[in-house]
Amino acid sequence: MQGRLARSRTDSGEAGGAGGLGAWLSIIAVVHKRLMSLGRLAICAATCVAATLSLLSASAAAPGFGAVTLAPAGAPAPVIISLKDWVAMPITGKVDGKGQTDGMLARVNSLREEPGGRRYFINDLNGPLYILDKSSKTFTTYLDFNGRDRRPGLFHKLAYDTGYAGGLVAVQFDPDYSHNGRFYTVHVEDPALPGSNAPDNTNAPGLNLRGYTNTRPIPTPGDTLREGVLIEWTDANTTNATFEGTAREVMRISLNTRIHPLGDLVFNPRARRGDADWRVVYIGCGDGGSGESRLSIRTNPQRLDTLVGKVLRVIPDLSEHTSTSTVGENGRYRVPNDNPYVSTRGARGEIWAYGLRNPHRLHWAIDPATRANDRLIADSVGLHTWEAVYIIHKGANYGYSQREGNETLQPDNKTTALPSLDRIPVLTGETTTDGTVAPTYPVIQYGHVAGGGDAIGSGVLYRGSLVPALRGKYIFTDLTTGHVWFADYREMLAADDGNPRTLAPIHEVKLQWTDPNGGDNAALFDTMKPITKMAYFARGGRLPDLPGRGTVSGLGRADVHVAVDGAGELYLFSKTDGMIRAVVGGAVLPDTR
Ligand SMILES: [Ca+2]
Ligand SMILES: [Ca+2]
Repeated sequence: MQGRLARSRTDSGEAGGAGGLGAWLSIIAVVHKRLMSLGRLAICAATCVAATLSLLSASAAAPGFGAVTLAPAGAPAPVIISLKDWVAMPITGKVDGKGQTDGMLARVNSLREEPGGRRYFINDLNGPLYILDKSSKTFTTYLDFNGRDRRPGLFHKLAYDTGYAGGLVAVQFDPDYSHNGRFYTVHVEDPALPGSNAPDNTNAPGLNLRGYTNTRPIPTPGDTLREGVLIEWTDANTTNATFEGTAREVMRISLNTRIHPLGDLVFNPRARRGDADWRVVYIGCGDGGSGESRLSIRTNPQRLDTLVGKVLRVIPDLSEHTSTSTVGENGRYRVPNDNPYVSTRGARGEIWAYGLRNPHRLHWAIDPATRANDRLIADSVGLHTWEAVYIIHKGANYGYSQREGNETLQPDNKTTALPSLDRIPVLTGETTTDGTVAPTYPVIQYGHVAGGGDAIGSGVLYRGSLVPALRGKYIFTDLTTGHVWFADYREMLAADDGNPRTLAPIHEVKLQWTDPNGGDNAALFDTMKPITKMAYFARGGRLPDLPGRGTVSGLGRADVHVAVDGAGELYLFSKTDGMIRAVVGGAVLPDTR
C-alpha cells in the first residue's frame, strides 16, 4: 500500500486524493514494518501512536521559504523519514567545550562502506580514522591522524582545532580496493607548527615509512596558512582492523586561510577497467577563503593557474592510464589528457571545473535506468546569500567570486542582479586572460533567510528501497539549521539548461524519531536540530545550547550530513551530538493543504 501511495504522489505529481486516513496508515505501515523487522515491537507501538497523533495535529500551512525557491502548486507533499539511532561515535570533543568546534561531541565527517560490505570507514575531523564493524557495531581506531602537541597520532602539524573543516577531512576507497587494499585520505596541516610534516609511526608499527617523502606544496597566490594533503594508503591485509602497509603523499596544496580546504574525494562508481574514468579521482578543492578577500587573492577561484576553488581530476596511480595522461609536476600522480585545460597556456591541467567557493561535498549521481543521466554533483557553501547545488561539467566556470548562486557578487560581498552581458574573463594568471566565458549556474539554491539555512551540507541521489517516496530524489542537508530537503533529479537535470533563473524546486523532509532516552518526543520534527540537541544533552553535553552558531540557525548548529551505504540506503550523521542515525523507513505525508 505504501509503495502505491508513494508512486502516485511522486511519480505522477498528483496533488490531491492521497491524504487523510489512508495516507497516515501508510506511513504507520512503513514504520511498523521496519521496526518489526528490527524486532522492536515496543518501540513500534509508541512510535506509531505518536506519529499518528502528530499527523492528526499537523499544521495545514505550507512552510514559508522566504527567498527560497518555492515548490510550485501541485508539487509533492513533504516526505517523512523515520530515523533510528544507529551508532554513537566515540566522544573526541569536550562536553564543556566552548570553542567554535571543540564542543562538538565527535566531528564525524564521512561514512564510507568498505567494498565487500563488511565494514565502514568513518573519519572524525579531530583525527581518528575508524573501522566500524557492521555486525558488532564496534569501533576500532585504524589510523589516528592527530599527532599534535605530543598526541600519539601520525601528523604533528594536523590543523584540526579551528575552523569547521580542518583535521582529517576525507577518506575514500580506491575502486580496486578489494584487490589492492588502497584508499585515500585528505587532511589539513598548519605548516607553521613545530615538527616534521612526515607521518610519525611511533604508535603505528604496521606503517612502513621506508622511502616516504613529502612533496613540495603546489603554490597558491597569496599567504599560506594551511596545506591540504592527499595521501594514498596501501594495506597489505584488509581482513583485519589494523594497518600494515605503506603510504605515499600524492599531493600537497597551499591554502590561504584556515577555511575551505582541500575536501571531498570521489571516483565515478560506474567506471570499469578500460574506461577513461577508471581509478580517476575527482577532488573538491575549496577556495581557502580567498574568494571573499578584499585582497588580490579574491580572484583565486577564477584563476586557472591555481588549484583552489576548483574541482580537480587526477590519476593517483602512476601505472594507470599511462598512454593517455602525463605525470604531474611533483611526480606523484598523472593528469588525464582529456582534462579540459591541459592545452591552455598558463592553466593547470588538474582542473576539471572552476569558480567554486567551497565544493566540500561531491556526489556521483547514478541513474540506474539511464547512464546518460549520470552526473557529478557538488554542494558548495555560499558566502552571505545563496547555498547551491551544482551539476559539474568538464571545463565549466561556476562564477565565484564574480557570482554567488544565480546573482552577481559585488566587491563588497553583497549580491545584485546579473549584468545584461553575462560573461566573465577567463583568467590564466593574475592579469592574463584568455577570452571570456558564460558562467554556469546552480540547479538548486536556497537563501540565508528564515526557512532556508546557512551552509549546505552533503547530498545523495537516493536509489534505496526503504523509502520509495524518495527514489529518484536528491536528498541534501543544511548544516546549521538541520533542514533535510529533496529535489526531483529529473527537475535538476531540466534546470541545468544555461538559464540562471530556472532552478529545481526543493521540498521538505520531515523527521520521525523516538528519543531512546524518553525525552521530549514530538515524533515528527521539521529539522534535525531538536533531535541533535536532545542527544547532545543525553550524551553529557554541558553547553546551554548546541555548540556553534549561524545567522539563520542562531545559537547552536545541528551540523548534519547525509551518507549512503552500498545498498543505497541513507544515514544522517551529526557532529554536535556525535551520532549516526539510519533512515529505516518513510512515506509521503498526507496533503493537508
Ligand atoms: Ca590491515
Ligand atoms: Ca537553470
